[in-house]
Amino acid sequence: MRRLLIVLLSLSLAGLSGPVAQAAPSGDRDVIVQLFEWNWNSVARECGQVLGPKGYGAVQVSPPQEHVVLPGSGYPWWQDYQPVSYKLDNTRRGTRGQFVAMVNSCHAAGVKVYADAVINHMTGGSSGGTGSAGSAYSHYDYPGTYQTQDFHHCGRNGNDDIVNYNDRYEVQNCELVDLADLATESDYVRGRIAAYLNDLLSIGVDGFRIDAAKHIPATDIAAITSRLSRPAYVYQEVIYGAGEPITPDEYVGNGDVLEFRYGKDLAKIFNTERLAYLRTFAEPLPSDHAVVFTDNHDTQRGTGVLTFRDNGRYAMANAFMLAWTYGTPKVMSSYEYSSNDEGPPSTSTGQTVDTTCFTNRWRCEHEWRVIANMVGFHNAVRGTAVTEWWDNGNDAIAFGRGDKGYLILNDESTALTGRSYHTDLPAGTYCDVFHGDYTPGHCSGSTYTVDSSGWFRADVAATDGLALHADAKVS
Ligand code: ARE
Repeated sequence: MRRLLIVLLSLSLAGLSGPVAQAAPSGDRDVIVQLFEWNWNSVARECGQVLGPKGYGAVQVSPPQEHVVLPGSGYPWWQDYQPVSYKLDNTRRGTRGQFVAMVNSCHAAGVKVYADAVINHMTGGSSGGTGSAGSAYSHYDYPGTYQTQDFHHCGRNGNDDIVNYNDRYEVQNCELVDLADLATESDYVRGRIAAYLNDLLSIGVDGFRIDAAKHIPATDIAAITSRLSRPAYVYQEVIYGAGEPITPDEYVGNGDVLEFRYGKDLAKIFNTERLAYLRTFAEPLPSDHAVVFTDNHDTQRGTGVLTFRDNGRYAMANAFMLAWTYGTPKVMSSYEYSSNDEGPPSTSTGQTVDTTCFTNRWRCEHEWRVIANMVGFHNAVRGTAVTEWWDNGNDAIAFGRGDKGYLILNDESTALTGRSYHTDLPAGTYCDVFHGDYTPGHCSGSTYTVDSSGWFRADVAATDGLALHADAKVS
């Protein structure tokens, strides 16, 4: 009993909002990378070869459950967001055995695994078919899992679809783009969803991105997560829509929330304003409940955010995100596409092929030197405040993180030359991780020496930066 009390007390001290939903990832490494559409074997390999060594804390994998298969539409990526059952047996990304092996490999590399949990709905379309693991289904019938009484039939707009996002009832009871909407107020549905999530937890999954959380009342999510078998990190997709009645802050009681305003505001500052405005950069969600990102798989297919197509500027925006104090960063990793629907590199039967970074359409932003090395910066400066801010009133900025790190970003069209910078870093010689990789005692790029009064001199090219931190000190 006493041990139980201690466990419960330490759980509540760890910031748990309910018995089992957990806000803010635990441990020293909190950066998440979204390996969008990667197959299980490739994620397993990446955890050991790159994610662990570079300091990523967790990988967000694409939905692991059985999904629709749409050869007539060219196996679009979004098949995965239409569950047919909660079997993990056979998806475009691999088998249940491969999924289990992936979780084990990632854990061995010190990387947590967060699954994209599609629990708001099942499939769209009226024809039905056979899912990736061989299960037959139609819109409101999933033998052994759900039947018509387990869905909302909202009786609006002729086809039960959501039309008016300003109507809370409609957003949470009608169908998001025709996807059969689960009645999450029902005890049976809650239990079935919890059983799926608990199956993932039994494999070792560490957390969940709750897809389309805005379309599920926050209290229903709480009722589902209260049935989890052990604590799990929960972050919810609640897109802020100006004037909409359902707001992201309604969901912070369940865990963290994806802060969609962040990527748009960051892009606006980089593209049309001044980097000097970043001095007070924050969004309305409390920092310790916000998951922040430059772009994700939906927003990169829209407008108003920075993506891999912005190259150097994209790297700089990610560097800022990883160096700044606001939110838990999530790094995006993409593949190129010629239409928004196009799936990842695949076989002719729609199985995702192994990822080969920088070839065959795989862009692997998370491996770009600046982005990957700034994960190490982020880990090194954890817990420190922003210090020694400097800007030129326009597009050149610099700041420190306590005595642990210092970043310069120059988004001007000309080089920033002849300046010395003042930092709280202890005197010594540091690797510029923007241009070099650090291994103990060695830097593959330029080094900079901070003198005993905290000064160092540096020139920074246009659209470029420089980053020094305590875990990349050469001498
Ligand atoms: C596909 C077809 C549809 C078809 C449907 C069913 O494209 O034409 O009707 O299948 O047959 C993804 C794709 C969809 C795809 C779906 C299912 O993006 O195109 O539909 O998978 O295969 C809202 C939601 C938010 C949601 C976005 C896309 O609030 O939750 O729309 N995002 C998540 C995922 C998506 C995924 C789904 C949900 C569904 O990240 O990748 O869809 O699982 C304002 C509002 C927002 C709203 C936004 C866009 O900003 O404030 O709330 O987001 O507009 O409508």
